[in-house]
Formats: sequence, structure tokens, C-alpha cells
Amino acid sequence: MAVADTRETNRYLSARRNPDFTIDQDWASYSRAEHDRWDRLFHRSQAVLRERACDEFLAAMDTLQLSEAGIPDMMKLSDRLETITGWRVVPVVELVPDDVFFSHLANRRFPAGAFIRPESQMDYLEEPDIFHDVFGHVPLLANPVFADFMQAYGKGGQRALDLGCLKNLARLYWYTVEFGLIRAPEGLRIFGAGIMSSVTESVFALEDGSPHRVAFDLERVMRTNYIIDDFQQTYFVIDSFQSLLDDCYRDFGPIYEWIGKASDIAPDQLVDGDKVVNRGTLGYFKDKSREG
Ligand code: HBI
Ligand code: FE
Repeated sequence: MAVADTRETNRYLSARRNPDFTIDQDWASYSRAEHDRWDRLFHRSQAVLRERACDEFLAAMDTLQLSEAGIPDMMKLSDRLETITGWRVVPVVELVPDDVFFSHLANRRFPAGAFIRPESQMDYLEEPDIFHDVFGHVPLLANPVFADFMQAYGKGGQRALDLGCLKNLARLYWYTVEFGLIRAPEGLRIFGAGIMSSVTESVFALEDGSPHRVAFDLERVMRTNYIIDDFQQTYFVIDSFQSLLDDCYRDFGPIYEWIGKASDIAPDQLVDGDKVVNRGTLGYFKDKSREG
């Protein structure tokens, strides 16, 4: 149903795609209702994130002039972002093929969905819309270290495709870029876009007793499965963006080699060697399973 909804309301489905799968955002075509939806999504997320998002994210809101001023024009947003870290935001219709996605990231272009979610999916949708991509992902591209990490991820993705190891690398993206937490002097803070663009998961990921929170470890994350249609059962915590970049600045080939022989780790599992920040009760998931 969710996909059907999006397909009905993603009016860019008929847009002409360039060879690199980018389209014309046609910013003038957004309706007042669509701009208003962005403003409502922005307003309620800002309220929840003020004390929960990492400082680098909050600072970028001002630097990039992201606000309740309607849906951003990606061209103007890119002109601001490019002067800071060389990144641009390019409009796409929906998920693009992996090789195209990695090629964009490797060239400091972030593909962002141009459609905005329908009223019926204000809280959650599976396909990345402009709010998830531009509000959730783009601000941290203004942070020089994270910007370097994202380009390195793109180059790593192209190599992972050649090695047939995309699954492991996708997990790295999932547990950091999408659902990562970071240590801050005041406590844990959010940096993952999947959490950032969800008001309910922003609270759950930081404050609920249910999920495990475990210190980031590259190989451990690359072995860990994830779920895509609910809150995460385990969140991984990095010490800093620099430590994440340093951890990933090595040839993944040998890692893929031994991980291929190791068993996968379930999303709700803790394993020997984990530096557990806190062991969760998994209560949220047990209740849901009772709901059946
Ligand atoms: N395409 N537009 C878009 N956005 C994504 O986040 C995306 C994608 N294509 C592939 C993809 N992500 C993932 O499968 C890779 O990160 C592995
Ligand atoms: Fe995303």
C-alpha cells in the first residue's frame, strides 16, 4: 500500500530522466499544499531535534538556510553547499541503480527525491522523499569530515559492486548514514538521516529502553542485518565523524574476505566483543510480536 500511495502521489514518475537518472526539479511546479507540507514536517522535526540532533546538523540548518520557507530549490541549495564542501544536491525521481548512486556520491553529488510524501504518509514512508533526503541527509554534507566520508563511501560502493560485496557496505551505510548515533559531551546525539527525518524514531533511538546501543565497530556493523520497515533494534554509536572516516580509510577487500566466512549477526543480537553502551529490553519488538 505504501508504495502504491507514493506511486500515486509521486508526480515525477513521468519526468524525463537524464542518462545519470537526474531530472529537472521544476521547483515552480510545487503547489502551495506541497510547500505547506514541507513546512509542517520541518516545524515538528525541528522541535524534536533541538536537543537530540548533533550540533553539526543543527549548525548546518542555518548555514544552508533550510527553514519553514517551503520546499527548497535544489539548485540554490547546491550553490550554497558547493561553496562549503563541494557537494551538490541533484533531483531524482526515486531510488536509482546502485552503480549510478555510487557514481554520484563519488563525484560529490547527492541524489535527492524531488517528490514530497502524501498527507497519508506524514510519519513514515519507505521511499526517500525530498524531506528525508534534503532535511535528513543534506545538512551533514556541509560538515567537511562527513562530506569526505560520503565521497569515500561512493568510491567504496563502486569497488564493492566490482567485488560483489554490496550487502556488507550497504549495512555500513544503514547503521551510520541512515541510523547512526554519535557521542557528544551532553550525551548521545542523532546523525543518521533515517532517524532525523522521523519524529517518533528521533525520540525512540535516544530515549527508549527497548533498543540496544553499541559502540561502532566496522566489521561488526558489516556483519549485522537490518530491518527496513520499523524502528531499529540496535543503534551504533560513533565517537566522532573523524573516527568514522579514519575507521573506513582502508581497503575493505580483506575485510569482505573474512566476513564472507563469518556468520551474519541478527539485528537484535549482542555478541562477544561488543562495547555495549546500553543493553536494550527489546520490549517494543516483543510487544509488537504479541500483536502478531
Ligand atoms: N538511490 N536516490 C537514491 N537514494 C538512495 O539512498 C539510494 C539509491 N540507490 C541505491 C541505494 N540508495 C542503496 O541501495 C545503496 O546505498 C546500497
Ligand atoms: Fe536515506
